[in-house]
Amino acid sequence: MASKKKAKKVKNPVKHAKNALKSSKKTKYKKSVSKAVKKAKKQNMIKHARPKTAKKQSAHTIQKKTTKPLSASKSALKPAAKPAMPKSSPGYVEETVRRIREVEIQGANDIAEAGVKALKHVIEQSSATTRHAFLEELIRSAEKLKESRPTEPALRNAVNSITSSVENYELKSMDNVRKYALRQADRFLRELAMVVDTIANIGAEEIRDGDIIVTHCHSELVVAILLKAKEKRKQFKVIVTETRPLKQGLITAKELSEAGIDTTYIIDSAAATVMKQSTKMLVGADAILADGSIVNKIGTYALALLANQFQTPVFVAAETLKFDPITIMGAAEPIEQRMPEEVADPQEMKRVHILNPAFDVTPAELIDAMITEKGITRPGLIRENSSTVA
Ligand code: RUB
Repeated sequence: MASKKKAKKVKNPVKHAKNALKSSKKTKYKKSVSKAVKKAKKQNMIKHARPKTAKKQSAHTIQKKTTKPLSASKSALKPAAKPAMPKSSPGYVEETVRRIREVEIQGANDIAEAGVKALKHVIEQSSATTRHAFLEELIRSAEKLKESRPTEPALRNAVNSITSSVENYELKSMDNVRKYALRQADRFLRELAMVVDTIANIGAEEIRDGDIIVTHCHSELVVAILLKAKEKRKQFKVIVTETRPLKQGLITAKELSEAGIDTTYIIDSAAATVMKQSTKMLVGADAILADGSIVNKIGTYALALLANQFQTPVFVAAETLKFDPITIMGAAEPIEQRMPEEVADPQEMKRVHILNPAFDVTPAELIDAMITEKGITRPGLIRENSSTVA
């Protein structure tokens, strides 16, 4: 039986998911990361952290490793309360970029939200006296934010939507421009929250009594759907993969179990064993590509292949903000390559190449349905629509 407190939380699943995410990131997830970090420090891993050059991939580019290893992050070394965000706008933007880069803020939705909040801060703090200077300041900050993680079209689309709306705004008075920019940022944040809620409602309808659902990594949308299904008194179980190397599966397992959902946590390599009995696979996405394929946490592709092998339907929950327009013109989605230290100690395997791609591409053929704020769609429809646009 769920406690009264838990039952109350479930009534507002999106809020609950956000709160639970925040608290889980602050506490257990951070603690587990910091434990790993302490161990790594003991073994002298951090001291010898050393970047390697990424090899080229044919179909989808591998991004140059720009990110610091999580294990070397200062904040990960300190499980204590996060420092407050800096007041100055450059400091606020820098800190947001750091938190995104070091996966303290994770999941495409939260990353996009954090990007727009940082821009909002820039708008509020700007001392620019001309429209031109204001716009330059905004665009400079937007560019920094967009570089924080390469495989995040939602972040790019989000901050671009703010800068371009200001660019296209006719009025010249600084006061009006600033007010308009603020309204755009607030409108964006409101709409993003509504989209999560809409997807939760649409997705929850797809959950049936008796379902055994496999999920991977941590997706705010997936959690919102499952919490909504629970609220609707659906009887189902969820199997959460650990999601090496950073174990974001822990966040998902924590959020679901705290809401009273029957949750099982497995290591990634147990996936084939559990997929046999599962009735659905449900994951989020970082990018929706023009050919209907999706990009999500590394391992999603392998899980989708398994699901197809066992005829388990594959559902992807993603809002249309994640569509990457560069892919309409045939450009490949960049795949973030993170530091080897997140996987193993390079010093212990000097002649071994350690590859640590953060995401992979699941082809459209393996996806049965995409749950978006506009309803359920098939990847094939995305392909048809995007070829019309191109
Ligand atoms: C998170 C991840 C999530 C998507 C979708 O990876 O792959 O499945 O971002 O999340 P990371 P959401 O932890 O590296 O950011 O539904 O919250 O947008």
